[in-house]
Amino acid sequence: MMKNGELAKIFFEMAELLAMKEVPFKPRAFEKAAHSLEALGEDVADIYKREGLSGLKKIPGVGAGIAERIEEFLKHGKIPDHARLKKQMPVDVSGLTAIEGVGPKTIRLLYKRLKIKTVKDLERAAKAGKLRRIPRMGVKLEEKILKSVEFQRTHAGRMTLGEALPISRSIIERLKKISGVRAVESAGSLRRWQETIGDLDFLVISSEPERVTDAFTSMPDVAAVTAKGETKSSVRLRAGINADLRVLPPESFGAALQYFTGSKDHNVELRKIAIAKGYKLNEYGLFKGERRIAGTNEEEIYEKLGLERMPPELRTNSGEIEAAEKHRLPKLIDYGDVRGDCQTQTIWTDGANSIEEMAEEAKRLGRDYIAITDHTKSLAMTHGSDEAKLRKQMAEIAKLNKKSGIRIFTGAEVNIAKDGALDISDEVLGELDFVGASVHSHFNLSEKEQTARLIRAMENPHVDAIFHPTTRVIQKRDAIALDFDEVFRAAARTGTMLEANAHPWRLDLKDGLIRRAKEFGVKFIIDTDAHSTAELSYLEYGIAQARRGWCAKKDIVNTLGAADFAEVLEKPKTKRFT
Ligand code: DGT
Ligand code: CA
Ligand code: CA
Ligand code: ZN
Repeated sequence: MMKNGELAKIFFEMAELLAMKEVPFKPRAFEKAAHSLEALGEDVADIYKREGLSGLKKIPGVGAGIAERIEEFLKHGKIPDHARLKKQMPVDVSGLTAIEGVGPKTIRLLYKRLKIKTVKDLERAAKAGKLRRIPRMGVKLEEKILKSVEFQRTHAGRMTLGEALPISRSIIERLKKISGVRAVESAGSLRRWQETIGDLDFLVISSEPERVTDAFTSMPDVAAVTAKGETKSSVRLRAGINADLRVLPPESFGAALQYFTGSKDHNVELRKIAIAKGYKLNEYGLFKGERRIAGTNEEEIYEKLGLERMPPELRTNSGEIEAAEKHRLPKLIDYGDVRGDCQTQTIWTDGANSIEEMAEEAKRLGRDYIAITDHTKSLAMTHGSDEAKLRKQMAEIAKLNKKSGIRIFTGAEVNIAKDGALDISDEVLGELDFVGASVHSHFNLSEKEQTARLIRAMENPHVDAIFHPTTRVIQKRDAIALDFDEVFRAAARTGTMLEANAHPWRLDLKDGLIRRAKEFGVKFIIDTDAHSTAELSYLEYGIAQARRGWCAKKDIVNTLGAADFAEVLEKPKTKRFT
């Protein structure tokens, strides 16, 4: 099974461990490589088999040193300097850094002073008021840590969709190769593209269930087999998630797919409709008395219940059944509908690839255009651009546009200050094709202040879009406090697009907020926020959120081709979408 996720985790950990020792530059290098491995579609082991060490070096953000460590890992299952670092600092790095306000320096200090190794140790020390006695820490940090520990607890035991989907895809590939297997589907929350996944659910059609069950339970990445019957089995994967498998005959596959796709609440409503019509609905089929009247495919089940068929992303029991009864479901944006990527970062700031490499890869992925939106100067740690650097970059892009087969838009991800001001002059903003503005600091302002801050940024006539509007990071950081209706009203009034950020760590705006914003007439863009060529493939996660938010193609502005998109950008903001 794919080694990418496992390696990414090790490199993220090495980045933190090196940062704790205050080693310069190296942490960023490991972090970049980790990000790009996470996003890589192909298994590093396959790349290595085919092209050896030089193939590894072609992975964005992977230089000679990191390539050698990957080789080490593929050959021996571990990386010696990772083991050495862990020995020097035997702490739960990923657990502790997930706590807000706890960075590498804090972890080192906490370990040295209080022997804190785990989140549990940290919680105990915070509750006992021991942290405030350490220089520069204080009561406020203690409170912040306890709040964050609680937040983590409520999210425990689930994996992000971004981690789970590649695992699911590689298992599907494996199951498809077993002889006698006629179809394989991933059901459950993953098929609904929910942002976090409790466990994986696989359904297989085969007349030889034993063969499939044996193969599934003996996959190399299975840590433990928790159940094994003839047609039903469950395993715990080493990646830290459980997976269920059911092997079915073709005549009940549709019924099982419907049932195990859920959601549970959606199923409960469906069953009520079945009962009202005098039927019985379960995972084996739709029955009238003893006779099965549907079950081979999902569509016929919805049809026989008098419902319009609906994509899995809508099945959350939040109005989709009522809409389906009236045949009024929205025609959702498709996964192939987005034509350009409007948020990408390059080596000009904190990305791993050049403008040219990003453009080439976007072109290879079939995009018509890409906007280069490097960070701006107040994000000093990213070497953010000032006005002069932006002008230099515009000139460079003008040159590239003459030869590349994809339209490159100039742009920036402008930083929004505490009071809503921007850190680049209006004059230079006016020269850029596409300006996104976003919040990267002061996450704890009151709802009133935060709302006013965002609205002030949207009032700027040059700000085309707000990037990752709530700044939440899935399972790590909550959304900033906002009066969402006020924000959405202002976005519609000013003609400011809101981003559906596709990065699987963010998914911001998320489904429910997208749906709400749409009611105010807000228009959206879906971007990857890629910091390397590998991450340009993340678009599908954002499209899924938009689908879960009931969006049609017309709601998403970057479904337009390059010329039409450019034309939109040329109009004054308030005239764009009226
Ligand atoms: P997860 O795994 O927590 O991310 O969420 P799901 O939706 O994948 O839930 P899971 O794995 O427990 O079950 C898969 C599907 O099976 C679920 O979406 C709907 C169906 N299901 C499970 N339990 C029930 C139930 O008690 N009643 C009904 N009607 N359906 C159920
Ligand atoms: Ca599940
Ligand atoms: Ca399950
Ligand atoms: Zn960045």
